[in-house]
Amino acid sequence: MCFRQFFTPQEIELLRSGIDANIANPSPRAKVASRPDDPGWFLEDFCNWQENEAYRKFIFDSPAAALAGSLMRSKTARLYHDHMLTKEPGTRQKTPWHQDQPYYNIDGFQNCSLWIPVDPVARESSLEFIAGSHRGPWLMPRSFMDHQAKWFPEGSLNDLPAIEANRAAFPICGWEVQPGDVIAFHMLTLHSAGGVSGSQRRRVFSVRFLGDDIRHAPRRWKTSPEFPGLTDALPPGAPMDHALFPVVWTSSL
Ligand SMILES: O=C(O)CCC(=O)C(=O)O
Repeated sequence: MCFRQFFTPQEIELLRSGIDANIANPSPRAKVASRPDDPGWFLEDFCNWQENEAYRKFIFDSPAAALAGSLMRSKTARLYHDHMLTKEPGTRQKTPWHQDQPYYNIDGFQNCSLWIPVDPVARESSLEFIAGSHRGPWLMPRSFMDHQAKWFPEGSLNDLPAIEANRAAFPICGWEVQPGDVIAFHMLTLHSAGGVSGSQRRRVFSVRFLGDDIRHAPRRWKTSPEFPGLTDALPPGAPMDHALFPVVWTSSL
């Protein structure tokens, strides 16, 4: 779902400053998600809201959590994590089709990611989705560049269908977006994104929220992102009631 001009220019400027500070000083969790011979550069970083003042202010003071809370039809919206995704001009690396939830440590249906660009993004570089795929099933998460099954064991979930080979067979939707616009999606929705051509950067801040029915699902493998030590603090099946995941919005209804 795309909401046009949902955020003010001031909120977008705040995020832009947060992303620029993050790129200048990436955390130990940052990953380069493009190949060394890529003419551009795809940088991701995660879970920086505690150190990055602009991210923190945006998460706590903007209407992002209220939007997620109402889309989830939840009484509360809890922060899950922040995720910065920057593709520099000329980045060839596509983001392959995937669902997010199988990489995570959570079960439950009330969840919402907001993908918030701070640069104009052409349709071919923007996120695209398979409409309705949030109803499941869960599909095999694989590493983006070498397609390894590093999460669920090989064979335990079906692989994704060959979407790119037969795009006309799938209800694909996506939008060209401008700063101020936001794309909201469920963590089981199949999605992908193209590379970036021309001279335009594609800086994006994504913030992920959890609703009332979400429970901790510790994994035997490293989730992406990882929350080191969390399994000692939260038992399996517990609500995500932990300082890492503050409740940032409560419904007034
Ligand atoms: O921005 C991208 O290229 C991919 C984003 C994505 O997969 C996500 O936000 O879950």
